[in-house]
Amino acid sequence: MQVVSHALEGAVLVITVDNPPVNALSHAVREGIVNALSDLPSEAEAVLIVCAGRTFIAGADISEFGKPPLSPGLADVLEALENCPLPVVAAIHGQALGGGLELSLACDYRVLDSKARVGLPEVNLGLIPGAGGTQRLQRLAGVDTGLKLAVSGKPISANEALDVGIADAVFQDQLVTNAVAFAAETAKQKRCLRDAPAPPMDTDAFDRWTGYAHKKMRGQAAPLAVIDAVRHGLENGFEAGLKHERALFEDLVSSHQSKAMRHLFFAERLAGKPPRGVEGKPIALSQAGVVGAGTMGVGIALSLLAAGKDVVLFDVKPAALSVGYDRIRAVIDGDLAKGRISETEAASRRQRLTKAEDWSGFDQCDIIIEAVFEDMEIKKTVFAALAERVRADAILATNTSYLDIDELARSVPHPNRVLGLHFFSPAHIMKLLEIVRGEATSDDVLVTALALGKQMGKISVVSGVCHGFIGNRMISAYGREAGLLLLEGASPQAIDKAVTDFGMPMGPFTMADMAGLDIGYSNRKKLSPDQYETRAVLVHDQLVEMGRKGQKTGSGFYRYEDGNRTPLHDAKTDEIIAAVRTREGITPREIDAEEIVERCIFALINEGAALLGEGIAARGSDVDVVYANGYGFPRWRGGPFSYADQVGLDYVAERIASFAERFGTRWWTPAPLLIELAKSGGALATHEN
Ligand code: 3H9
Repeated sequence: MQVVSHALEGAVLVITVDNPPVNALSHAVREGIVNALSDLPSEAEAVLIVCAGRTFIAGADISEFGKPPLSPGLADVLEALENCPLPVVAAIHGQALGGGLELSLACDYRVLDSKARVGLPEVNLGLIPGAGGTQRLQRLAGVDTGLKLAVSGKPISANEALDVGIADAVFQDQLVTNAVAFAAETAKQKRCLRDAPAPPMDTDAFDRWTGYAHKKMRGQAAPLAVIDAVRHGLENGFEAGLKHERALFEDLVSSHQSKAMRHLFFAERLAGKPPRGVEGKPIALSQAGVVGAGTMGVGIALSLLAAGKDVVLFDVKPAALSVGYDRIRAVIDGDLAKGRISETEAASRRQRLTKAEDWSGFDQCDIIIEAVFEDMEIKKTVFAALAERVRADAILATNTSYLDIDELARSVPHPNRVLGLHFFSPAHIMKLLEIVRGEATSDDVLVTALALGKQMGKISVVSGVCHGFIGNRMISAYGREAGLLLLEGASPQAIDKAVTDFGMPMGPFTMADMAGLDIGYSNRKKLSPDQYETRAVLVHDQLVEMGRKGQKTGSGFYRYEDGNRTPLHDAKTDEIIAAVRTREGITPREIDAEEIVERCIFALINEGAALLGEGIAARGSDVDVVYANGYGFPRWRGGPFSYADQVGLDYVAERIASFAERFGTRWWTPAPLLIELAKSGGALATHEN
């Protein structure tokens, strides 16, 4: 297939890039554009670059990074565009991202479809724009816009692009026809940004975006490198800026951070594909039922509405139903007010939502998701009520964080239509969805859930059945070590600081206070003591029994003043911890940050390796996706497995073995898969069952 073609339309040479799915700038595309520009027909007076398919160029081909470079490079393409004797126009629809926007900046004009977006998202891959984006954009749109796009990585709309001068025109429709006319009539001269004067220095913008990088992108090298590149160009001129940008880009491409973030980029897309051996056909879903109108039910209903489904909402308690229904409508109104959805879309969502005072409407549902209280008996009652009323082929999904899907499935006829959908709260905001595949779940039902996840805009990961599935099973190992470290001598502050310095957004004790210590307390009451490490929660239990349930009661591990959420050191907690240690006969010892991080994070990794070995996760990369999207694991570390691979599996295995010697093998038996991969030189993040 020819990825670049060209044809004359009047006096305009139209170069079309057609490299599905996103017109990435692969070698063939780069070569095609350079060739087309090297042989201009004599009749041509202007050149137009357009793209076929759903989008303009979405950037460099990420899969080519780290491989030997093939000539022509992107810089050669941009040089050919700038050196082209004819004015060049880029016609942008869909998205012009990264190298795609950079290519358009080497053109003389840019015209946009009104729904198009442009951006420099390289920071999301641990990179900076490497083809002049930090130099040309500031000359076109000023320092603030140059920094905003490349530091935040967030794209802007066509109208914003017009406002800041990136776009020369925005068309409501008929982009190519309008762009050809624009090229013929308006694009009369070359306007190379390379030759444009440098914009004035903007100290405020530098301060603001440096603050943003430190606060919102803590630990990441790329945003600071963007700032460095923009400043260098401003102070030393275009050519020096370009050279500096390139050097920074080269360093970052081979950095751990960028490799980790690129791993996540592909891992997130892979996670949504059926695991090996699954060959189902998706079932069309148009009508969905949601049982339970609490926080989770509301978020799930909103997600289904956003996916275009008709939703019938039911709750046994009429008052709860009303509150939930009103809450859904309020969120829709809020989304409209904030410009997130159009008036038409808001009206459609309101119209597609029905409040069911009884089970009416459920007989029409293609899928029902129950989001009632996390209790097996209650869920079985709901499933029994559903089984009597819904179609025998309707999919029955349970929103649960821990419960045994197989036991629930066995309680209804046709267990092959049952699966778990573990949404994270708030369900309409959080991206992660664990799709829990029971032993009887059919392939058709599984691929239908994956398709639904995509329609809802979620990042879906398939998990097998076990207590806590992928995410919560692993987090309990992390929490256990944090609790044991506390008992052995580390303070909550020291533990929280060590893991936040590592890159976690919040420490385990701040987190526990926020979630409410009583939640874990009552969950533990349902477990037998041999299912968890009782010593790790002695202080937690003590606090709850004293009424210190966390933020909501003004104290837990920390104290909170006047409803403020800032955790403050509490001498009373120190006393409580000291008393528990004395009672247990423990002499506290000094514990450094390295031990804290290794015990918490390696426990997470070991539990992850165990469940991957058991086949609970289909791929190692799925585990990283769960942690980066549901638990705040720093994206620039790529997830726990990517991190483990980076520090070395033999090192991780060796540390786990030494913890086993010191603390016993009950929790520190190295996972067989970890040992196997450490020996064979394999990797957890790329392991596939
Ligand atoms: C860059 O440009 C560096 C330069 O500054 C300097 C260079 C010297 N490359 O996301 P989707 C694949 S860095 C290769 O599901 P959507 C993707 O893996 C780049 N492949 O679609 C998937 O494959 P599969 C800066 C890519 O509609 C398929 O396309 N640009 C690339 O939900 C569909 O993707 C970016 O960071 C790529 N650049 O979203 C933009 N992009 O079907 C990255 C996508 O096998 N891309 N694929 O799973 C995106 O943000 C989204 O893909 C986009 C479409 C918004 C475009």
